[in-house]
Amino acid sequence: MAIINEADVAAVVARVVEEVQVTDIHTHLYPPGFGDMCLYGLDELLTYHYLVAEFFRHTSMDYHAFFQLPKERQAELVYQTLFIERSPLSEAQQGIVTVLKELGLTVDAGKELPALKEQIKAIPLTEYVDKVFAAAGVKEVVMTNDPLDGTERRWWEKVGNKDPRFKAALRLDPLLNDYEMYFGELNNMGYRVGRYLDNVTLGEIRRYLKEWAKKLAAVYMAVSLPPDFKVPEDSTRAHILEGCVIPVCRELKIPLALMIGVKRRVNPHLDLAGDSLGKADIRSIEYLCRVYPENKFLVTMLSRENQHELAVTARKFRNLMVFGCWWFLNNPEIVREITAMRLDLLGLSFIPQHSDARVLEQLIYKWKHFRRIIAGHLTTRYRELLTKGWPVTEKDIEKDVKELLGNNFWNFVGGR
Ligand code: HDL
Ligand code: ZN
Repeated sequence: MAIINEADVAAVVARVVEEVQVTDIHTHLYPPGFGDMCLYGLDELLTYHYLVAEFFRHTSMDYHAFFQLPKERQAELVYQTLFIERSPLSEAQQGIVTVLKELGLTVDAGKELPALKEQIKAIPLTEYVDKVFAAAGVKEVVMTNDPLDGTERRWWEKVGNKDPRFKAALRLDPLLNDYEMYFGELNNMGYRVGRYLDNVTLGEIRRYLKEWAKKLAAVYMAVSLPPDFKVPEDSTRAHILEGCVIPVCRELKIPLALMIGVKRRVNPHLDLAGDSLGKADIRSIEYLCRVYPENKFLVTMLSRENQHELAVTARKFRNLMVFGCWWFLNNPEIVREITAMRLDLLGLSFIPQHSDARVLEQLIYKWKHFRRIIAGHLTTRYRELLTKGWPVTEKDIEKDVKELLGNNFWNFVGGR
């Protein structure tokens, strides 16, 4: 394979990054077979909680009155406010425009919403899923799956996941963060758990984790955690984490994904849009990685202020894999900053991004926007190597990009 010359490196990197089929390691998507849990279309895109939060900044409308409206009407209000009365300049607003362009939709002079919806509705769903995955350059996505959610559990029990593009992750938020509220549901599912974590209860929680991780074919377990997350700690969460989750992950040889720093419902009237963030304590990550060297931890943190120490901590522990620019960090300037820092500190040993998509078409803009940034950083670094006389071939770049956007994940979770 020929060595690239400096003049061509940008074009080669851009092509390789454009063509790589990405593994998207954290989303809230569901396969089309899961009925109305599979969200797509403009009403869902426009009522994404990121846009709802931005909508309410321009209106004194009562929160409750808005959420009582049919989704179609909510979408119209968001569209009118953020896309017609003013230009859509935020990342989430730009994302909608990217989706329209990449799907080849024509936006007439009046930017009429019904005309846009008609163009999407004309495409049959199964064809549409293929079209979106192709437009996004995504090979497969990992879902967020919660068997303690009765609606979702019924889909798993009645239908199951038949689409190999959708991998499962066993989500643990109710179990770890709201055990007192959810242990009754575990009882309903046949697990003999009580309010107090005695040995029988801990054993039954382990049985739940093992049985459902297998039922879902989960590639990892995951939990989001507040800024004040602490382990070790004399708390229900810490006892279940160390007494059940970590041993079962080790036994099943799957990682535990920790998503740390979310402050839930700081404005409870905003529903999903009401969450915020806070700086967390890296010492709990140091403790888990040090005390459980046989376990693997996928970690993302929500506060910009945690990013440097997280990357440095990954230099200390090979069982720690840093991933994504999560949620409020998934904005171009911050993604650019964090990704550059990770490349400088970790080389190619991290997973730079996930989409967190909740609505199918979000895959298109989240990955289009990220590809531009990673291509820029990689171009700079390969050009630097070339100017120092280090030979770089197209094959080298392809191998590196596949490592970042798929192979690091599959190697870390122990293969497909
Ligand atoms: O807890 C999580 O997985 C977060 O990603 C939340 O779902 C959040 O609402 C979100 O969608 N962020 O992008
Ligand atoms: Zn998420």
